Amino acid sequence: MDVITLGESMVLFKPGSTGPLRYVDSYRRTVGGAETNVAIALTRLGHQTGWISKLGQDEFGLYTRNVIRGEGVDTSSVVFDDHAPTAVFFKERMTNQDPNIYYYRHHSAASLLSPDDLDENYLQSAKYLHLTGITPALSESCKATVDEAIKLAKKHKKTIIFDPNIRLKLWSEEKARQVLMEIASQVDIVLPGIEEGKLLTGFSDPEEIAEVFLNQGAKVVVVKLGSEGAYFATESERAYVSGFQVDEVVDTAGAGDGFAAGFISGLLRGWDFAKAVKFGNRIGAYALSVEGDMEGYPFWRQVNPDQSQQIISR
Ligand code: KDG
Repeated sequence: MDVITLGESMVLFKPGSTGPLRYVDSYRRTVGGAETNVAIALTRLGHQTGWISKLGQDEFGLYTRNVIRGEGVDTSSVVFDDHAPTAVFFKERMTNQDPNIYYYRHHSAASLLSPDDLDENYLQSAKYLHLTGITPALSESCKATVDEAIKLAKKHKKTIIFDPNIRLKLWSEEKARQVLMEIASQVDIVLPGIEEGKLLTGFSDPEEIAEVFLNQGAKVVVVKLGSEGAYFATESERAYVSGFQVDEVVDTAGAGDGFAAGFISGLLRGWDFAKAVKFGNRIGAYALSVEGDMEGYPFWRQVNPDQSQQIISR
């Protein structure tokens, strides 16, 4: 296994029309979840991934598992809970702005994840552990699960990659800052978006933001700058890497997860940081062109420079 991730995925209902949801009468169903977005994108890029989670023993749980498993992610560590439901969320689309999100995830099956759900052998089987700041926001037991996963990954000398993914619908700024800074101080790679970096560190300059995380113990920090690209810093190397322009942005959801997948894919291929960050920017840009969160991620053959020539000339 290359990467194992941990967190909640939900059924996502995309509106059939724009405007307030009270006037929307049809939806298309898909699956969303930051961690499985990353796992799915990595799988399309040719890597082996696994996902640890809990789903309700219900139709939506089976649907969610089937979609994620169908994308090639290992779901053998996903547990079905007999009592708590699978979470769902809705998007509300207004013209010329990112969609509003409505979660129905309180007391969901995934919010019951606990350290007992972690299998040390399973975690040990991957090179990377990918975590996001959404999971500790779900419940105290989810936070304890993240802490335990970090402990086990460190014990087995795995690389831990952390995307703060701040969701202020789930907790307050103060609580998010306190918990996420503490997690960031224990991991190897931190991937904040620029706004998240500001909220967490109080600085607005990407270089100052990165410095805070490096001083806390991270070995690599990448501050994502949207269409401007990203800034990365290690102890010995710092650089801005340009972004990818897209003609039309349909929905930015999933772009940060695409970035994480592209960046991790680059690291797994042994590329240097600048090249891995550039690839992250590229995979993230693919997410912008679709309404769903994970449908836009490309396959390796579409983004492998050698083979894309062949596709064009066919
Ligand atoms: O990064 C995209 C995610 O936000 C989305 O897929 C749903 O995991 C999700 C969340 O908690 O918002």
